Amino acid sequence: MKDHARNSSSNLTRRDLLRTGSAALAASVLSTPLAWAAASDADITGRNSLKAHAHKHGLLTGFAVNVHLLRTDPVYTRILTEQASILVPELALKWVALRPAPDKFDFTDADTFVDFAHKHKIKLRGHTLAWHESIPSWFEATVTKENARHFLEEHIATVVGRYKGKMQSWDVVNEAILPKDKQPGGFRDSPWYKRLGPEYIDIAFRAARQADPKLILTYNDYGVEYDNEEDGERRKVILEFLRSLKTKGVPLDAVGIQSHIKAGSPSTIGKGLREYMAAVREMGLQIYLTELDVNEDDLAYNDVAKRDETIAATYRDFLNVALAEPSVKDLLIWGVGDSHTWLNDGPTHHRKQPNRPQRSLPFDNDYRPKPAFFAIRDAFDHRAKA
Ligand code: 9MR
Repeated sequence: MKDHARNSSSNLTRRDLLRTGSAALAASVLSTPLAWAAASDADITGRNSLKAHAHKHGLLTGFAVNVHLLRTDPVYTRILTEQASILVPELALKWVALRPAPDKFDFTDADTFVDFAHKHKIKLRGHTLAWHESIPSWFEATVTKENARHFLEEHIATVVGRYKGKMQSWDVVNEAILPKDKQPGGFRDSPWYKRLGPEYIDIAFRAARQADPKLILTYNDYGVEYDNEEDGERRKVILEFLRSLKTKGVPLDAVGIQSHIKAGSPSTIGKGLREYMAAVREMGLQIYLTELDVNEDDLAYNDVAKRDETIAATYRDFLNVALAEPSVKDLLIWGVGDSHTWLNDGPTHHRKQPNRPQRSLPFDNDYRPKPAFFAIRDAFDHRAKA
């Protein structure tokens, strides 16, 4: 922990103070003007929360949720209730979490998530019904060309049906486009595609509409944010794909832009994203920023304060472009505190900074707000002026 992040007269962290449940104590011990890491509880909650600032500018905001933390970490859950008007589970609604066996569903984690959000009157997104990852191990040998349609329709009817009326939106299909797989139409050669061809997408959307007619049905994908050739190609292919869905009358209401962006990227974010969002709007679709975070692996310097400022500037610059688009309705950040970002999962040998955990999220390991928190909040306010 950085020394300046603690009040010199105390060993208490914001995490400790939140545990005590005393906002006044937190404010008195931690409030140090201009020291972001010592922001008091009152500085970031109530009318100063992310959700309050987002609401003033027509947006819902919140985080991807780790259900284990929801059960075990009261500070984490308190931040969710203080800051979020919408939540999405990071894992609990994926096939691997819901389907222990071909003939079984396990809703334990998903129900915990849905009940929590419901209890606190926080809106919900579902993620995700058809994806090439997080598929259970039995899938490969059990799901065939012949029975794939049945599996997909049964899954969607059961899962969407269970939470009917409780979800605001669902990511029905996730990451279906990958031009480098060299399939006609730029489709990813995914397990669903291999078995059903591109029709799996139509099947999934129609099944979701049938299971809960009021849901906002979303197509979610990454790699459309930057003004570079690769993202430009992906934008073009995804727009063609979305148009084809509309032409076929597939029930699609919104497009998710995942927004996994990078600090220190040589590419800029601007024209390409603006034009992409305008084209999506002209198709009559809403836009959700669904998985925002900042990968800081490219930053060559180790100084924490400098990295945090660059990460915050990366959030700000992206959001100033993205939130200027009026059809953007939701902003979901892909996690709460740095200690649980997916960017620190898995092997480290391929990273440029293999021994350096990423500081990608708005709160640090002890749930103190970082410059990124304030940059996101400022970006909501900037929207009004756009
Ligand atoms: O952050 C998620 C991580 O905890 C999971 O292990 C992983 C596999 O289920 O998925 C991560 O979230 C992904 C999201 O579902 C889809 N877009 C990319 C996200 C980061 O990989």
